[in-house]
Amino acid sequence: MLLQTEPVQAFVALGANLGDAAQTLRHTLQALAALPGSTLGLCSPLYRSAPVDSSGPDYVNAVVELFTCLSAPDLLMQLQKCEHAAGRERPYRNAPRTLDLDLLLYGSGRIDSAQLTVPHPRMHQRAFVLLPLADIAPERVSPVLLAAVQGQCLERID
Ligand code: A4P
Ligand code: MG
Repeated sequence: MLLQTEPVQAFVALGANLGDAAQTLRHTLQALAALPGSTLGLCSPLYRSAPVDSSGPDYVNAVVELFTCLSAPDLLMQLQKCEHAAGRERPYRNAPRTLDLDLLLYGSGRIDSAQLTVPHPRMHQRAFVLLPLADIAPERVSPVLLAAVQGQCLERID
């Protein structure tokens, strides 16, 4: 792992709908703050919503800002380690999960590799991503995008 000299502003989406999801997300904030070469910035409130294209209990979601000297692939690897530590299993696509960490934005960069697409390809369709992102980085979410997801039900829980 090679750390870059200048930190990049990244945004990470957190989601969970198995186990004590809210507690897992709070615990994950500490894990993200402890990533190599990284500092936690702003954290959105937690939100609860019904599964979208998924199943099981309601999800708890949040978005955080991370200033990181990790490259995007190294950051993805660290996020996957956190998912694994939280007991994430992948029995099938969009299965309920103990923890999902998606890299939404990495600076102003666009990435399109086999392992990583940034901006995250489905973030603009989802209120559970856009609303918490707008809470902490309103300049990164256009009013048009917010209007497009306003019909999706989302409850703030803290
Ligand atoms: N990958 C590519 N780009 C990225 C990126 N920007 N961030 C690859 C993270 N991973 C990225 O992900 C599969 C592969 O995507 C990874 O190996 C990585 O190389 P995964 O987490 O194993 O699988 P997944 O969960 O099925 O995919 P993903 O993309 O996380 O699913 P979605 O589309 O985000 O949907 N409803 C509510 N209410 N709240 C939710 O949080 N989440 C989902 C997951 C569905 N419905 C939901 C919620
Ligand atoms: Mg994921």
